[in-house]
Amino acid sequence: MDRWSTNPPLLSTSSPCQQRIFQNENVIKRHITTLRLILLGSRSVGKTSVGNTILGFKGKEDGKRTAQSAVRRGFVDETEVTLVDTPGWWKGFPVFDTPEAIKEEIMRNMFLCSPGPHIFLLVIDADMSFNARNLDAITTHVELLGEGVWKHTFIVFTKGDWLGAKPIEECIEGEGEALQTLVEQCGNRYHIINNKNAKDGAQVTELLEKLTEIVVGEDWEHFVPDERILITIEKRRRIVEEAAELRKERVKARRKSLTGTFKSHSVAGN
Ligand SMILES: Nc1nc2c(ncn2[C@@H]2O[C@H](COP(=O)(O)OP(=O)(O)OP(=O)(O)O)[C@@H](O)[C@H]2O)c(=O)[nH]1
Ligand SMILES: [Mg+2]
Repeated sequence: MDRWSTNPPLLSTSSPCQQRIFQNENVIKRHITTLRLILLGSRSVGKTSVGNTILGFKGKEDGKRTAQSAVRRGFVDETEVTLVDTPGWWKGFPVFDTPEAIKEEIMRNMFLCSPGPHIFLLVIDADMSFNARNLDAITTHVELLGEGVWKHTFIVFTKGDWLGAKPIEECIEGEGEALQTLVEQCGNRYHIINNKNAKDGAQVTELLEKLTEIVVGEDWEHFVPDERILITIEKRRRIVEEAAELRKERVKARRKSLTGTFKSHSVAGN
Protein backbone atom coordinates (compact mmCIF):
# COMPACT_ATOMS: atom_id res chain seq x y z
CA MET A 1 0.00 0.00 0.00
CA ASP A 2 1.22 3.54 -0.79
CA ARG A 3 2.23 5.31 2.42
CA TRP A 4 1.20 8.68 1.03
CA SER A 5 -2.43 9.55 0.52
CA THR A 6 -4.76 12.52 0.43
CA ASN A 7 -7.50 10.51 2.18
CA PRO A 8 -7.67 9.76 5.88
CA PRO A 9 -6.55 6.24 6.78
CA LEU A 10 -9.22 3.90 8.10
CA LEU A 11 -7.61 3.86 11.52
CA SER A 12 -7.52 7.64 11.85
CA THR A 13 -9.09 9.18 14.94
CA SER A 14 -10.59 12.65 15.02
CA SER A 15 -8.83 13.77 18.18
CA PRO A 16 -6.13 16.26 17.21
CA CYS A 17 -2.55 15.34 17.88
CA GLN A 18 -3.54 12.15 19.66
CA GLN A 19 -0.58 9.86 19.84
CA ARG A 20 -0.57 6.12 19.54
CA ILE A 21 2.26 3.93 20.64
CA PHE A 22 3.00 0.69 18.81
CA GLN A 23 5.34 -1.81 20.27
CA ASN A 24 7.07 -4.05 17.80
CA GLU A 25 10.15 -6.16 18.41
CA ASN A 26 11.16 -4.02 21.39
CA VAL A 27 11.00 -0.84 19.28
CA ILE A 28 8.51 1.69 20.52
CA LYS A 29 7.06 3.67 17.65
CA ARG A 30 5.06 6.75 18.39
CA HIS A 31 2.47 8.06 15.96
CA ILE A 32 0.70 11.34 16.03
CA THR A 33 -2.51 11.87 14.13
CA THR A 34 -1.88 15.45 13.04
CA LEU A 35 1.22 17.46 12.30
CA ARG A 36 1.22 21.11 11.22
CA LEU A 37 4.43 22.32 9.62
CA ILE A 38 5.58 25.61 8.11
CA LEU A 39 8.39 25.79 5.57
CA LEU A 40 10.70 28.76 5.96
CA GLY A 41 13.91 29.81 4.24
CA SER A 42 15.56 31.98 1.66
CA ARG A 43 14.78 31.74 -2.04
CA SER A 44 15.42 28.56 -4.00
CA VAL A 45 16.73 26.52 -1.09
CA GLY A 46 14.21 23.78 -1.81
CA LYS A 47 11.23 24.62 0.46
CA THR A 48 8.57 23.54 -2.04
CA SER A 49 10.59 20.43 -2.90
CA VAL A 50 10.76 19.45 0.79
CA GLY A 51 6.96 19.82 0.96
CA ASN A 52 6.61 17.58 -2.09
CA THR A 53 9.00 14.99 -0.69
CA ILE A 54 7.18 14.86 2.67
CA LEU A 55 3.71 14.66 1.13
CA GLY A 56 4.80 12.37 -1.71
CA PHE A 57 3.69 14.87 -4.37
CA LYS A 58 5.57 14.36 -7.57
CA GLY A 59 7.43 17.44 -8.78
CA LYS A 60 4.51 19.78 -8.09
CA GLU A 61 5.57 23.44 -8.24
CA ASP A 62 9.24 22.91 -7.42
CA GLY A 63 11.57 25.21 -9.33
CA LYS A 64 8.67 27.68 -9.71
CA ARG A 65 8.95 30.70 -7.42
CA THR A 66 6.49 30.59 -4.53
CA ALA A 67 5.00 34.08 -4.39
CA GLN A 68 2.27 33.47 -1.83
CA SER A 69 1.90 31.18 1.13
CA ALA A 70 -0.02 28.02 0.26
CA VAL A 71 -1.47 25.29 2.46
CA ARG A 72 -1.15 21.67 1.36
CA ARG A 73 -2.41 18.57 3.11
CA GLY A 74 -1.84 14.87 2.87
CA PHE A 75 -1.42 11.72 4.88
CA VAL A 76 1.94 10.17 5.54
CA ASP A 77 1.09 6.74 6.86
CA GLU A 78 -1.44 7.58 9.55
CA THR A 79 -0.41 11.14 10.21
CA GLU A 80 -2.36 13.98 8.63
CA VAL A 81 0.29 16.49 7.65
CA THR A 82 -0.60 20.13 6.99
CA LEU A 83 2.20 22.01 5.31
CA VAL A 84 2.38 25.73 4.70
CA ASP A 85 4.75 26.68 1.90
CA THR A 86 6.01 30.27 1.99
CA PRO A 87 7.88 32.72 -0.25
CA GLY A 88 11.58 33.03 0.49
CA TRP A 89 13.72 36.06 1.25
CA TRP A 90 16.84 37.00 -0.70
CA LYS A 91 19.66 34.80 0.48
CA GLY A 92 22.10 36.60 2.79
CA PHE A 93 19.97 39.76 3.04
CA PRO A 94 18.57 40.84 6.41
CA VAL A 95 14.89 41.46 6.99
CA PHE A 96 15.47 45.19 6.53
CA ASP A 97 16.00 44.55 2.78
CA THR A 98 12.95 42.32 2.34
CA PRO A 99 9.85 43.88 0.72
CA GLU A 100 6.94 44.46 3.11
CA ALA A 101 4.69 42.12 1.09
CA ILE A 102 7.09 39.17 1.52
CA LYS A 103 7.51 39.87 5.23
CA GLU A 104 3.74 39.89 5.63
CA GLU A 105 3.42 36.57 3.77
CA ILE A 106 6.04 35.03 6.05
CA MET A 107 4.20 36.25 9.16
CA ARG A 108 0.72 35.40 7.83
CA ASN A 109 1.69 31.75 7.29
CA MET A 110 1.43 30.89 10.99
CA PHE A 111 -2.25 31.84 10.95
CA LEU A 112 -2.96 29.47 8.05
CA CYS A 113 -2.71 26.32 10.15
CA SER A 114 -4.91 26.97 13.15
CA PRO A 115 -4.39 26.71 16.11
CA GLY A 116 -0.69 27.14 15.20
CA PRO A 117 2.18 25.12 13.76
CA HIS A 118 3.82 22.32 15.65
CA ILE A 119 7.14 23.03 13.98
CA PHE A 120 8.77 25.52 11.60
CA LEU A 121 10.98 23.70 9.12
CA LEU A 122 13.86 26.04 8.37
CA VAL A 123 15.22 24.94 5.00
CA ILE A 124 18.90 25.42 4.18
CA ASP A 125 20.69 24.12 1.08
CA ALA A 126 23.65 22.02 2.13
CA ASP A 127 25.55 22.62 -1.12
CA MET A 128 26.12 26.34 -0.45
CA SER A 129 28.52 27.99 1.98
CA PHE A 130 27.09 29.53 5.13
CA ASN A 131 28.52 32.66 6.70
CA ALA A 132 27.63 35.34 9.26
CA ARG A 133 25.50 37.20 6.68
CA ASN A 134 23.38 34.08 6.15
CA LEU A 135 23.00 33.68 9.90
CA ASP A 136 21.90 37.30 10.28
CA ALA A 137 19.43 36.98 7.38
CA ILE A 138 17.87 33.84 8.87
CA THR A 139 17.78 35.19 12.43
CA THR A 140 16.12 38.47 11.49
CA HIS A 141 13.48 36.74 9.34
CA VAL A 142 12.71 33.91 11.78
CA GLU A 143 12.30 36.38 14.63
CA LEU A 144 9.50 38.10 12.70
CA LEU A 145 7.35 35.24 13.93
CA GLY A 146 7.54 36.22 17.56
CA GLU A 147 8.78 34.94 20.85
CA GLY A 148 9.40 31.24 21.37
CA VAL A 149 9.95 30.59 17.68
CA TRP A 150 13.41 29.01 18.07
CA LYS A 151 12.06 26.34 20.38
CA HIS A 152 9.79 25.28 17.51
CA THR A 153 12.37 25.51 14.72
CA PHE A 154 13.89 22.46 13.06
CA ILE A 155 16.50 22.66 10.28
CA VAL A 156 16.01 20.67 7.10
CA PHE A 157 19.15 20.61 4.98
CA THR A 158 18.38 20.00 1.32
CA LYS A 159 20.53 18.88 -1.61
CA GLY A 160 21.78 15.86 0.29
CA ASP A 161 22.82 14.46 -3.10
CA TRP A 162 25.62 17.05 -3.22
CA LEU A 163 27.14 15.69 -0.05
CA GLY A 164 27.45 12.13 -1.33
CA ALA A 165 28.59 9.93 1.53
CA LYS A 166 29.75 12.84 3.68
CA PRO A 167 27.73 13.02 6.89
CA ILE A 168 25.90 16.27 7.54
CA GLU A 169 27.62 16.55 10.94
CA GLU A 170 30.93 16.87 9.12
CA CYS A 171 29.51 19.70 7.01
CA ILE A 172 28.16 21.52 10.05
CA GLU A 173 31.53 21.25 11.74
CA GLY A 174 33.48 22.20 8.65
CA GLU A 175 31.26 25.12 7.66
CA GLY A 176 32.26 27.18 10.69
CA GLU A 177 30.84 29.16 13.54
CA ALA A 178 27.83 30.75 11.83
CA LEU A 179 26.17 27.44 10.95
CA GLN A 180 27.08 25.88 14.29
CA THR A 181 25.48 28.84 16.09
CA LEU A 182 22.29 28.37 14.08
CA VAL A 183 22.16 24.62 14.71
CA GLU A 184 22.59 25.25 18.45
CA GLN A 185 19.93 27.98 18.33
CA CYS A 186 17.58 25.31 16.94
CA GLY A 187 18.43 22.91 19.77
CA ASN A 188 20.52 20.65 17.50
CA ARG A 189 17.36 19.60 15.68
CA TYR A 190 18.10 18.92 12.01
CA HIS A 191 17.74 16.43 9.19
CA ILE A 192 19.20 16.06 5.71
CA ILE A 193 16.99 15.43 2.68
CA ASN A 194 17.72 14.64 -0.94
CA ASN A 195 14.72 15.89 -2.87
CA LYS A 196 16.11 14.39 -6.05
CA ASN A 197 15.54 10.99 -4.53
CA ALA A 198 11.98 11.55 -3.38
CA LYS A 199 11.24 7.82 -3.73
CA ASP A 200 13.55 7.17 -0.76
CA GLY A 201 10.81 6.84 1.85
CA ALA A 202 13.35 6.20 4.62
CA GLN A 203 14.44 9.85 4.71
CA VAL A 204 10.82 10.98 5.26
CA THR A 205 10.23 8.25 7.85
CA GLU A 206 13.32 9.39 9.72
CA LEU A 207 12.30 13.04 9.50
CA LEU A 208 8.79 12.29 10.77
CA GLU A 209 10.24 10.23 13.61
CA LYS A 210 12.44 13.14 14.67
CA LEU A 211 9.49 15.56 14.48
CA THR A 212 7.21 13.17 16.36
CA GLU A 213 9.78 12.76 19.07
CA ILE A 214 9.73 16.54 19.60
CA VAL A 215 5.95 16.92 19.44
CA VAL A 216 5.25 14.17 21.98
CA GLY A 217 7.92 15.50 24.34
CA GLU A 218 6.95 16.33 27.88
CA ASP A 219 5.75 19.91 28.44
CA TRP A 220 5.88 20.51 24.72
CA GLU A 221 3.08 22.62 23.16
CA HIS A 222 2.56 23.74 19.59
CA PHE A 223 3.57 27.29 18.68
CA VAL A 224 0.88 29.84 19.51
CA PRO A 225 0.98 32.75 17.05
CA ASP A 226 0.60 36.21 18.50
CA GLU A 227 -2.78 37.53 17.26
CA ARG A 228 -1.43 41.08 17.45
CA ILE A 229 0.83 40.28 14.49
CA LEU A 230 -2.21 39.37 12.36
CA ILE A 231 -4.07 42.50 13.48
CA THR A 232 -1.07 44.67 12.49
CA ILE A 233 -0.77 42.94 9.09
CA GLU A 234 -4.47 43.41 8.38
CA LYS A 235 -4.40 47.03 9.48
CA ARG A 236 -1.41 47.71 7.22
CA ARG A 237 -3.11 45.93 4.31
CA ARG A 238 -6.26 48.02 4.75
CA ILE A 239 -4.19 51.23 4.74
CA VAL A 240 -2.39 50.15 1.53
CA GLU A 241 -5.71 49.18 -0.13
CA GLU A 242 -7.36 52.45 0.86
CA ALA A 243 -4.39 54.45 -0.45
CA ALA A 244 -4.54 52.53 -3.76
CA GLU A 245 -8.29 53.18 -4.02
CA LEU A 246 -7.74 56.89 -3.35
CA ARG A 247 -5.04 57.04 -6.05
CA LYS A 248 -7.38 55.34 -8.51
CA GLU A 249 -10.17 57.84 -7.76
CA ARG A 250 -7.76 60.77 -8.19
CA VAL A 251 -6.53 59.47 -11.57
CA LYS A 252 -10.15 58.93 -12.68
CA ALA A 253 -11.16 62.45 -11.60
CA ARG A 254 -8.14 63.98 -13.35
CA ARG A 255 -8.85 62.05 -16.55
CA LYS A 256 -12.46 63.24 -16.44
CA SER A 257 -11.46 66.88 -15.96
CA LEU A 258 -8.87 66.64 -18.79
CA THR A 259 -11.49 65.14 -21.13
CA GLY A 260 -13.87 68.01 -20.18
CA THR A 261 -11.17 70.63 -20.88
CA PHE A 262 -10.34 68.98 -24.21
CA LYS A 263 -14.04 68.93 -25.23
CA SER A 264 -14.60 72.60 -24.31
CA HIS A 265 -11.46 73.57 -26.30
CA SER A 266 -12.73 71.61 -29.31
CA VAL A 267 -16.17 73.34 -29.10
CA ALA A 268 -14.50 76.78 -28.79
CA GLY A 269 -12.24 75.99 -31.75
CA ASN A 270 -15.18 75.06 -34.05
N1 LIG B 1 20.07 18.52 -6.54
C1 LIG B 1 19.05 18.91 -5.78
N2 LIG B 1 18.26 19.91 -6.19
C2 LIG B 1 17.22 20.27 -5.39
C3 LIG B 1 16.98 19.67 -4.15
N3 LIG B 1 15.91 20.28 -3.58
C4 LIG B 1 15.51 21.22 -4.45
N4 LIG B 1 16.29 21.23 -5.55
C5 LIG B 1 16.17 22.10 -6.73
O1 LIG B 1 16.33 23.45 -6.31
C6 LIG B 1 15.49 24.31 -7.07
C7 LIG B 1 14.62 25.14 -6.15
O2 LIG B 1 13.72 24.29 -5.49
P1 LIG B 1 12.32 24.80 -4.89
O3 LIG B 1 11.75 23.68 -4.12
O4 LIG B 1 11.48 25.43 -5.92
O5 LIG B 1 12.89 25.93 -3.92
P2 LIG B 1 12.04 27.00 -3.07
O6 LIG B 1 12.81 27.26 -1.84
O7 LIG B 1 10.63 26.55 -2.93
O8 LIG B 1 12.14 28.27 -4.03
P3 LIG B 1 11.26 29.66 -3.94
O9 LIG B 1 9.82 29.27 -3.83
O10 LIG B 1 11.59 30.33 -5.23
O11 LIG B 1 11.79 30.42 -2.78
C8 LIG B 1 14.67 23.41 -8.00
O12 LIG B 1 15.29 23.39 -9.27
C9 LIG B 1 14.76 22.04 -7.34
O13 LIG B 1 14.64 20.97 -8.26
C10 LIG B 1 17.85 18.59 -3.73
O14 LIG B 1 17.72 17.99 -2.65
N5 LIG B 1 18.86 18.27 -4.59
MG1 LIG C 1 8.90 27.46 -3.43
